[in-house]
Amino acid sequence: QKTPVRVAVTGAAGQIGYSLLFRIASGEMLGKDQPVILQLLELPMEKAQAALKGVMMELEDCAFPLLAGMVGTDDAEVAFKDADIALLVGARPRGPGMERKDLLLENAKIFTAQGAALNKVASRDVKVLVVGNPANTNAYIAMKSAPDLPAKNFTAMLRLDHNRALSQLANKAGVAVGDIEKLVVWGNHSPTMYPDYRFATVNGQSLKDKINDADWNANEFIPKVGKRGAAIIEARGLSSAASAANAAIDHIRDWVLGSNGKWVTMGVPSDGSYGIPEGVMYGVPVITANGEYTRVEGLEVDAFSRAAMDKTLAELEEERAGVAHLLG
Ligand code: NAX
Repeated sequence: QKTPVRVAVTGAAGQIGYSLLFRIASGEMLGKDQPVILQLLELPMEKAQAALKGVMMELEDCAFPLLAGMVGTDDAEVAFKDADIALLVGARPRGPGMERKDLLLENAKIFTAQGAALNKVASRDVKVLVVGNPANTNAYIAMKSAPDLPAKNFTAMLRLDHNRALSQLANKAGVAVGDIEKLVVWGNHSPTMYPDYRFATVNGQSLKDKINDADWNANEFIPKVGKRGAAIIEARGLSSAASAANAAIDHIRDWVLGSNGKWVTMGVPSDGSYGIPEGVMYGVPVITANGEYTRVEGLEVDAFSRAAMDKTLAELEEERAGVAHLLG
């Protein structure tokens, strides 16, 4: 049997955690032959710890053959000890009357501490995915707080946006979602993101040939993908959870096991390409193989795309400026 992989998950007793942990333990993320050890972090409050205990009891009751061990804790250094993968899901939600800026700062505290804990105790190859919002900036903060770990190991989740866009395109074009390739979602995980299907193909043919509708693109498709999270809250009374967990599984599975030449979207620290300043945690198209991602380079940026990419960049730069004083 393979050596177990240590998977740390924060916010493990939350909504997304409840959809995520069982799929990780059943082998859907790392493969049906890969044992895992779950290292679960929750807030120290009694209620959170009790809820975590309940989730762990249910995990036990599934008798997953691949679940080789489990730890529940309120200490980040215990949760991240030797972690090979860290899914940072837990974050401070926006409370009533809380300003965006306060939310940013509250989360900055969490991700500074968690970045430092990863820096201290995680595997030197740890792959980090930040799901907790504001995901890109939280990932940036964790990366900056972990100077001994490679910056490329820190990523933010844009995959839910990517998957949402895929389904909208498949519906519009009347094609199978699995046949669409080469979609990109640029920028921040926020309504400013830019889903871009200029390069997309369906069974090798340009998708633009099937959907040649600039008005639909600008006034329906882009806003619909951007506001999908709000639409889910409106319909369900709760934010996206199962689809977010599914996207986290897709992100890590492709990063670890490879995307087989397909483009996927990951929020990664910019290398300066596409006019995005170095270090900004920005959604870009990547291909993954052998546990590494490689940016898709050299795509043309037309005027419409430049404006959309700069708009989401401006928001990220503003968020970054808002936490700069905390990062030294
Ligand atoms: P929940 O509020 O259901 O669960 C969050 C859990 O995290 C709670 O159990 C809480 O006790 C715990 N927690 C909070 N701070 C913590 C800390 N410092 N250390 C450890 N645990 C902590 O939220 P849920 O619906 O699970 O969403 C989690 C996060 O994902 C939110 O920030 C949410 O905004 C974000 N999302 C991100 C998405 C993305 O695509 N990047 C999409 C889905 C989701 O909205």
